[in-house]
Amino acid sequence: MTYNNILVEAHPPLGIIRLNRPKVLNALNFELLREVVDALEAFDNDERIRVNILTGSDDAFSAGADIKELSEATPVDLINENKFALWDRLKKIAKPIIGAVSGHTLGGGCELAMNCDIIIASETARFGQPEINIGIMPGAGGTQRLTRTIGKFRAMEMILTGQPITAREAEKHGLVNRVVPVEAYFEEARKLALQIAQKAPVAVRLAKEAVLKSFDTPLDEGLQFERRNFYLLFSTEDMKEGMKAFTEKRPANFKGR
Ligand code: CO8
Repeated sequence: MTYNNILVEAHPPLGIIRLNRPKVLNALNFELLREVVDALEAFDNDERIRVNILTGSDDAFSAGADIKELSEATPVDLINENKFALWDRLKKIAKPIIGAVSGHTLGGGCELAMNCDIIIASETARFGQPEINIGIMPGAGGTQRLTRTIGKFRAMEMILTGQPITAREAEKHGLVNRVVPVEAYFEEARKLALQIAQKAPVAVRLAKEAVLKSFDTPLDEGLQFERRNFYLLFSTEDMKEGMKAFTEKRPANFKGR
């Protein structure tokens, strides 16, 4: 596959996707977003890849939707072309996505970061939902995911004022896993991704699915879902290998079966 707006590298067991529109601070046009989703889906189908890293540049993970493109959109275009369905496909990616985030992480860029499963931020990262400044509001999950992550009052302030927060504030409010110097954020994300890549892939996949389920379900239903995934793992070779390796005091050799 060829991509115009992103750089994609398979470094098994890692799949690395870098947003690459430096002149516009990685503004998200629909083609870029489609490429990100296509690349993640391709990695989902590639047995060599176990964990994805999604990153941008030191200056910008992404400054949000491409305002030039978005300004020409009509509601009828958005409905007929169903362009936001890309976000539904993104939500269904099965393998973990580690966000390695630096610089401007705004609007759709912040929403894209919140679609990652773990976020490592550089000290220079700034998170914000500035849509209100251009007469719109978040439209790709910002009002829901930000609110569930940092709470109603903080989310309300960010969304109604458009004022971004620093990486340290984001860390304090639980929007990122950790903050490291700008020279180190990608490497930190890579180390974490490699750590996860060593685990049993089917267990990783079902665990991710169960954690995400908690956003959509009442507790009882979520617990049932978790239990079914847990039971399912007892049918995997990796479960037998993991437990055998533990008793034999050796590292497990997981095969994803
Ligand atoms: N869209 C298009 N171009 C952009 C964007 C953007 N979001 N952000 C920056 N650029 C361009 C600038 O126009 C400029 O281009 P040029 O050199 O040709 O003038 C270049 O990038 C560099 O930007 P600045 O000169 O403005 O750089 P500064 O360092 O002065 O400022 C800021 C950086 C603060 C990030 C500033 O560029 C800014 O405010 N950008 C807009 C941020 C914003 O409002 N984002 C939200 C957009 S709306 C949204 O995300 C809705 C999401 C809906 C779902 C997404 C579907 C795909």
